[in-house]
Amino acid sequence: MNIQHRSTRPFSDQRPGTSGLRKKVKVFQQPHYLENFVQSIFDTQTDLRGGTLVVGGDGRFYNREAIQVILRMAAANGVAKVMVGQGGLLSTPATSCVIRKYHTQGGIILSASHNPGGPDEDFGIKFNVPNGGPAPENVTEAIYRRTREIDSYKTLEADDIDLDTLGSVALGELQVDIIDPVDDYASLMQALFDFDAIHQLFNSGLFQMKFDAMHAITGPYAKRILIKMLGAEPETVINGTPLPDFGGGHPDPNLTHAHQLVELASGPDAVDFAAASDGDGDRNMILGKNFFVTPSDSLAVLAANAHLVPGYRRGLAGVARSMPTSQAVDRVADALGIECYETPTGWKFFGNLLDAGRITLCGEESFGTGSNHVREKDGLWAVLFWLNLLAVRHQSVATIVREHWKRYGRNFYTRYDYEAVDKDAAEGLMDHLRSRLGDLPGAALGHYKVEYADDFAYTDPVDGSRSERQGIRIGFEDGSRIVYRLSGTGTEGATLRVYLEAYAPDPAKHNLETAEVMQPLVLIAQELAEIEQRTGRKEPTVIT
Ligand code: VG1
Ligand code: CO
Repeated sequence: MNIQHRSTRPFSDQRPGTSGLRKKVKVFQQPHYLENFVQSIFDTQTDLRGGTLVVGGDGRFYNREAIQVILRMAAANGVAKVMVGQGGLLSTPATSCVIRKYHTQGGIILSASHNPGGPDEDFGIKFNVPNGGPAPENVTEAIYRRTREIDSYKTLEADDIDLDTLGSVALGELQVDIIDPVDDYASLMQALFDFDAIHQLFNSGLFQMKFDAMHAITGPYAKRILIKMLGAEPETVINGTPLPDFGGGHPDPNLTHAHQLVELASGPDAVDFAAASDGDGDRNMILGKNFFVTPSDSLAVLAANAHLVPGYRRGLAGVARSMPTSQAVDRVADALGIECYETPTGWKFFGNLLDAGRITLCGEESFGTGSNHVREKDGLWAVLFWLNLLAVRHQSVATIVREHWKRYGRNFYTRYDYEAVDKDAAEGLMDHLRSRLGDLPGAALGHYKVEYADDFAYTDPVDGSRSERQGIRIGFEDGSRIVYRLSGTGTEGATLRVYLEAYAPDPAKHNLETAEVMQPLVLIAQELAEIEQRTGRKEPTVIT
């Protein structure tokens, strides 16, 4: 088998976003496009030569083809061993788990997460570093710089290998291990949670659950862990077979896209507990009987109850949330006397804090929750955490959350997304907001008085690295906030995200409808940013 040096030319659009490089499949299918990015990883991550790499994806269209390309290039670039999930499948958190467990030199994850899949939809690629987490900005920048100057890549002339049979095969000098994608992850979960208590809960006959895998990666994980190991009924897992186009849907676990699950958790016959995960298995949505838990509240509840779970019995070192995530967890940290860090959006910003032992739990408003057990957010982990709490507290999801609000106050929360808006219009809107930051403090907007207004910047407390322009924050005197950001994961135009939070300490207000409570803030947010004038959008595309 022969190593080939193929000449190529740089593409100008390979700067990774919030979570790797995401583009339409058609973009990835251009000659040399994937190869250029992969070679840029090998050129900059020199420990991979002679080292071990983990490779897997969420099973979406082009997953298998991309893996074959990566394997041939790994062989030509002197990687000693690649561990691939059987069928090319590995969830994002499971990839992180495998990288850490086997002390590999990193991993490549093929996914566009919650974005739809199929020949006309999205694909993505992301490099994770040896701690198991998404590459920090200095690494993604180095890879990006390399993509701008690349003139050749190395590959092996070889046939495709069989990705479906467990075991070890050789590809030139490279050893390819096809591993079970679920085993290592399932053992880790067993080490963290009280599986006996959860098993009893399922066995009690008094508890009904549905898990929606949305035809994405978590199907095999949920079937193994919930049904086989924990004894849940086989019907518990719905949409449990990964499909290349996710059955035509958005594998995005929110009230809009997981409507089938929402129906199962609504009405008089609702199940007690329902949950969903996204394309690559790192997100989660938690529902009780006729009850939606906002991701920000979920993080706060997990933090407040962590001592009830075996893996966190010794308490939390600290917690962190992304800037737009509600401040609910801040109040828990205060009560526990631990630090709460506010980081820019994207899981890569939690990595240093986790590695340094400064935090144990962290989360994002975008349906992401996780801990120091891996270096990615972890959908099924959050579901098992909730199951463990339900099993030991013997209370419903709604009761647990309501009791939480009673103690800490309620942070009403909503996010408005304006998808695929004109890029220049979106950037103009952000610039306009930036230009107004100086006049806002002290101003009255409706009933709200502005306490501070800034463009969020973050200095990593561990390595001192600085990240600027991470979103406009407007904080009001009563603790409410409006946040504006442009998405870094979209593949079409720009997506404007508007995050709104209203704090209600008074229990008399806890039963109000979110939409009603948020309405005044929505109007202020729309007006302040001139959303309709600048984008032509009266209404958002998605409200979560
Ligand atoms: C979105 C979310 C962010 C999350 C990121 C990756 O990014 O807002 O919180 O970390 O997706 O999640 P953006 O830049 O579009 O707002 V995943 O499940 O796609 O890895
Ligand atoms: Co995801």
